Amino acid sequence: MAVTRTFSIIKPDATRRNLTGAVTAMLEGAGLRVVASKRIQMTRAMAEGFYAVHRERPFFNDLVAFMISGPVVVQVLEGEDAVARNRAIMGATNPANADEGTIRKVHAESIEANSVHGSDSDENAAIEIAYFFAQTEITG
Ligand code: RTP
Ligand code: MG
Repeated sequence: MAVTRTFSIIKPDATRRNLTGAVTAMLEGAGLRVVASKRIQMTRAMAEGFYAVHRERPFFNDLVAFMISGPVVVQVLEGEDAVARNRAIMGATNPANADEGTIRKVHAESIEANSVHGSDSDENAAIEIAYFFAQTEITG
């Protein structure tokens, strides 16, 4: 397996509960390295652009409102097969369906306030990383 990168967001439900470190420790424990990280308050335009693929979904407006309800921590994660490795430690979208020991099983509040985002493909990882980070902000 090649060393690749993925994009992660620690969502407002997790930052609000002071879980940035706890979530990051779970990512690191799963073999992922944080090669870029910043805490930001997303604007509505940023969140709508990021989730544009979900624009027609019934949960879109609620999701955008949630994602701007507090600060998030955006991160670039590096590791072997990073996209799949990250999604495995994240767990299922709905915490009720997430495996034991996953971030969402341990920490998520609901299907919406589910603590983390992770890219779903290498292609989307590259797009999402470029959406939030300049190349100069990412180190090895
Ligand atoms: P993500 O993109 O955040 O990593 O999560 P995912 O692939 O597991 O879920 P996705 O289907 O891409 O949905 C994106 C985010 O929208 C919220 N959501 N709410 N109310 C609902 O039924 C519902 N479904 C999804 C979640 O915050 C989800 O992570
Ligand atoms: Mg998704």
